[in-house]
Amino acid sequence: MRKSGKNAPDLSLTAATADMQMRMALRQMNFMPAARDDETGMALRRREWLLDVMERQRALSPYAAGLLTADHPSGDDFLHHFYAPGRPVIIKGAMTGWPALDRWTPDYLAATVGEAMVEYQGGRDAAADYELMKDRHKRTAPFSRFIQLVRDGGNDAYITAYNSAANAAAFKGLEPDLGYLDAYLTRAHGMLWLGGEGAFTPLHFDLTNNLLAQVTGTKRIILIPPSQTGRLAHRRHVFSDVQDVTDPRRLDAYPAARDVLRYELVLTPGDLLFIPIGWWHQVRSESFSAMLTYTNFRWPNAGHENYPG
Ligand SMILES: O=C(O)CCC(=O)C(=O)O
Repeated sequence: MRKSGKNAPDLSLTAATADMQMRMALRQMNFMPAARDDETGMALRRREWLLDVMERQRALSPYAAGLLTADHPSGDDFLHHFYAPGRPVIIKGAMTGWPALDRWTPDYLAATVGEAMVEYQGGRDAAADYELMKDRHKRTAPFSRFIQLVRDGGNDAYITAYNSAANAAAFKGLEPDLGYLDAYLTRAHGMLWLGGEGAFTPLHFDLTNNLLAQVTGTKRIILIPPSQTGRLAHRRHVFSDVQDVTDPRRLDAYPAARDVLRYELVLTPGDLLFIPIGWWHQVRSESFSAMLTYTNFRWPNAGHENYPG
């Protein structure tokens, strides 16, 4: 399905995706959080009801409810159709010509960054809460050693956005390989995520709007709207205790997450993904992967200042 015209950006949505999303949304009708007799319990149930009727309404139209792909929309189109409404979108064609898209193999990165010391998240295999307890997992190593750790895959070592301030000097030599996304962002380079096949970021939401820019390899991403929060055992900071909505064992432990409304996509080199503030997401690298994330939008990007907890 495509929608275009004088006032609409060039957007596309596959029918299969739309069908799946409609079915997921309609299943919501069966969900009600466990009944509690007190006033707070009733207020929560009413809030869940409101969120569910809003999703059911959106599900009437695949254009309204689907995950759209846009071909390099202008800044104004992005603002009006996605940024301001808080709607995710996959953007194609905005990174055309970036040298990094051809260059950033493990060998090239190893040759360019060399023996510079880098900070990364390590020891992740030994702890399920490695994202919540980020500080405990900070490690340093020469970049050549880090690349050895990740080139054959695994989730134990990963350079994340959390390490980007510490790694600014080490990665300076990679900057000429990058372009700018002036339609959507101010001029600053993004935060690097670098890891092997199987690197996994568990289900969480961010306290800013985020733009993901895939450079090398592919990532499988699941997006879940904020309306689904009641199903996701949101107990700790910005994390869901479910961790992975594709893992049957986690779903056995958290059955309310089985029917959650979700969107699944694979991000490929040259793709951007806009993830609005408050949208749940989990991310799995399907290969060696290099990706940048940006929060420096041309428009206000606030929220974290008054987040409760
Ligand atoms: O790519 C990843 O592993 C996670 C990215 C992410 O969750 C984010 O940028 O908020």
